[in-house]
Amino acid sequence: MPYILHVICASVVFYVVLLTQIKGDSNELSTWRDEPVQLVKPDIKHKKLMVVEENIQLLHEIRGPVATVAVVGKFHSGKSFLLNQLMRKSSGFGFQIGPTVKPQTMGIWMWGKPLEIRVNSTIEKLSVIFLDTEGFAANNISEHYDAKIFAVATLLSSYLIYNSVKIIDQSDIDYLEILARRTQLFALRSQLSKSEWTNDFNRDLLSFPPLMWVVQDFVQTTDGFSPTEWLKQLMDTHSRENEDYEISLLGIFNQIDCHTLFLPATKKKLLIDLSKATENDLTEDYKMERDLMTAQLFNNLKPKEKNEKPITGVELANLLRILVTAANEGSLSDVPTRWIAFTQHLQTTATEDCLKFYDGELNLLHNQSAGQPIIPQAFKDWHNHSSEKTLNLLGYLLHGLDDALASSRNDLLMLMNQKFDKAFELNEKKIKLKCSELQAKFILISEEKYSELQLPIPSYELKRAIVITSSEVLGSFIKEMNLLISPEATDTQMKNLKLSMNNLGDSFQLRNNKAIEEFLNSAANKAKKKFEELTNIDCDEPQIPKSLNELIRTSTEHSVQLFKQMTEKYHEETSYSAFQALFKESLAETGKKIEQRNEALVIIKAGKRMKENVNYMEVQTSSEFISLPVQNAEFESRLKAVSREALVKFSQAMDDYKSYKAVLEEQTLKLKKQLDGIAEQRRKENVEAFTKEVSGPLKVAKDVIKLSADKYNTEFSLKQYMRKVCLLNLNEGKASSWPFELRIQIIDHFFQSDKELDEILKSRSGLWSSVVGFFQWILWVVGIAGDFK
Ligand SMILES: Nc1nc2c(ncn2[C@@H]2O[C@H](COP(=O)(O)OP(=O)(O)OP(=O)(O)O)[C@@H](O)[C@H]2O)c(=O)[nH]1
Ligand SMILES: *[C@@H]1O[C@H](CO)[C@@H](O)[C@H](O)[C@H]1NC(C)=O
Ligand SMILES: *[C@@H]1O[C@H](CO)[C@@H](O)[C@H](O)[C@H]1NC(C)=O
Ligand SMILES: *[C@@H]1O[C@H](CO)[C@@H](O)[C@H](O)[C@H]1NC(C)=O
Ligand SMILES: *[C@@H]1O[C@H](CO)[C@@H](O)[C@H](O)[C@H]1NC(C)=O
Ligand SMILES: [Mg+2]
Repeated sequence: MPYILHVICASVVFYVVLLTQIKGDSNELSTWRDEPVQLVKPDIKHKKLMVVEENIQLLHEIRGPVATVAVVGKFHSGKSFLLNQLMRKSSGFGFQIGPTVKPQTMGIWMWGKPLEIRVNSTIEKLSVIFLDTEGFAANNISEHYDAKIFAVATLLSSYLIYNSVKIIDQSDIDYLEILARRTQLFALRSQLSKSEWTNDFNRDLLSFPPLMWVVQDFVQTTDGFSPTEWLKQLMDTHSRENEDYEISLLGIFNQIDCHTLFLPATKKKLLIDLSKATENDLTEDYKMERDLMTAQLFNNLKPKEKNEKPITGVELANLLRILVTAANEGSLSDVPTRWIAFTQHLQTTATEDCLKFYDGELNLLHNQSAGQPIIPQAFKDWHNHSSEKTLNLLGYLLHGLDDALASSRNDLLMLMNQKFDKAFELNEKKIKLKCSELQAKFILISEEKYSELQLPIPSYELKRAIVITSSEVLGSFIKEMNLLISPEATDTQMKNLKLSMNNLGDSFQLRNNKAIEEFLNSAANKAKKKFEELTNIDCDEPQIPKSLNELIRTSTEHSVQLFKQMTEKYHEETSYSAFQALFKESLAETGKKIEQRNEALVIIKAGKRMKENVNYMEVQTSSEFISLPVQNAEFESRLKAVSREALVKFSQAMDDYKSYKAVLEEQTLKLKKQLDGIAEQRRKENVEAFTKEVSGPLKVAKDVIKLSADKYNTEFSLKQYMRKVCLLNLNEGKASSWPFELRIQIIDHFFQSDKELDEILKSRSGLWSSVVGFFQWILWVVGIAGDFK
């Protein structure tokens, strides 16, 4: 029989294992206690678990990899005894074996000194911890409490032994299944509740240890099947409350074995208290089957692992603490115990929990990004990765429940996608905000940069600065943006930024142009001041035009040069030539003003010279030099000579200012007029002098006129008459040799200067007299008339 062969082989292997056990090793610390110690105890109400901290410290002492073997099962089913047998403790040692029907073992216990074995010579020694647990289904003890014990023991162990008595029945399988499912859920939830674990999702904790189902007191046959085959058949054929689910413990535990053990003893006295039984008291069948089982257990024993590395004693202690806390937190308490309700509940809570997990990941991402937008592609990748991770989690959770898994998967995926879409949309908004923030920021940076420039600067320099700054800013912007937004969106954003940058650049160029103009203005003013300084002649004497022109010319040159030097940096500016022209024009204007002032001075000077020469003429023609009367011809030539002399003197005096031709001509004309006036005056005086010479004859003529004046009724006729009388009187004596013209002049002068005659003439004036006189004059002119009355 192959089964028998198998048994024999296993026995051999087992003894090999025993031989390699290490005794008296360095691990042999005084702190080890060769007795059971309690790790976990129930609280007073027997609802919660409490860690016995001082005993847990023992775990810290374990060096190297550690494996844990836990025995669970209904209360009073011989768990403690079985453990003793596994550890090869003879009776009297080991766990308290209860002789009564009351539960003996409370909470979770361990043997105070690990068993050290070397399974493979290649592997370093393995410390094995044995855990005894409180039995299930004791009176008054709630199922939730049982579940806690089971969950903690299962997740802590690297090999789980389920202990049952006599037979495997359906309720045993169902019970274990529910416990296992709850534990699975618990494992997940306790991990989810530990925020520090979310980052480092620990699948080892979710993976269940191999299960060994032990049936004690087994006295039946298994119909030629091995016990494991028999158990698996039972599992496959058992009827379900809900046929929709193909649920099996095989889906939860990755390895299941079954071992049956014959009655350990046959005597009633021993059976009641097996602690009294020695190795020799035990039945041969029992011992054979027990050894076979132990061998298989030790051969398959693997250290408890986390992240594919054996955990240390400290880590095991920590794990125990965490599991106990999580179990007390209620992760188990709200799980229903009925199968249908359980699977439904499992589905909802699994989905909820997974969604929470996804949420946690999302929060973590948001926290890491610290309010900054996330790169869309990275965000999508993250979503893909995180949802895959979350779906994996769901897979663990609903392992074996394929239909539930399929529908929950879809729900979860949809929910996650919804969450992601919302977050993604928000992220897009953040990106937009970031865009405008960055734009504003870069504009500000550029403005600050431009503001640092000391205006004015040459336009090309400013342009260069603008080009450099713009390209820097646009470069940085692209760098920051092109991961966040699509190339097309980047283009639009770039266009906007460019526009803003251009506007900014333009406004600074405008500012600079203004500053340049101001600078040019002030330079022009300075240069003009210099010009004014150079041309400032504080003197009332007019300047000689030639030298004045020269002064203006050199000053202009100097001033223009100065302007050029001062504005050297700005010769390329477009406004420069206009400014230069304006400046030159203004210089020319000032020059003109200077010339005008000089002209005015020339006029003043001419006035002075004029006076001098008028005076000269007056003196030269006064009675001092000419005694009147003088014969006309001589007198006239004298007057002419003096007048010419005065004019020549004036012209000589003003010779330097010949170029003021108009001014001089005008002044000369004026002078001439004055000189002519003087000459006229002198002529009058001459006539007067002559008149005086002939006052006698004229007096006679006057008397004659007075006598017969009444006969003439018009002024014209009277005057004709008066002239005749006077001429008659002057035809004799001194005056007879004088020219006729002179005599006429003397007569006219006499008429004007004599009051009486003047009055007589005036009395003949009047409209009528004038009209008649006019006709008399006409007739006289044509030579018809003789005397007019
Ligand atoms: N017939 C039979 N009796 C057993 C076997 N193992 C233990 N017993 C007896 O069953 C009783 C309970 O044994 P324990 O080992 O204390 O059982 P337990 O499951 O640890 O009990 P609790 O700790 O109280 O849950 C004792 O009186 C044992 O003598 C067995 O294999 N066959
Ligand atoms: C023990 O060693 C053998 C080969 O030497 C190997 O095949 C086997 O897997 C090892 N067992 C364990 C438990 O590592
Ligand atoms: C267990 O139940 C009995 C009655 O069935 C009761 O008297 C006893 O106090 C209960 N024990 C606990 C620990 O609740
Ligand atoms: C984000 O992380 C910091 C530490 O990095 C932490 O102080 C803060 O509470 C976290 N915020 C959120 C919302 O998780
Ligand atoms: C993640 O991406 C891969 C490859 O693109 C795809 O096959 C898979 O369905 C994605 N997963 C999710 C959850 O979207
Ligand atoms: Mg016990």
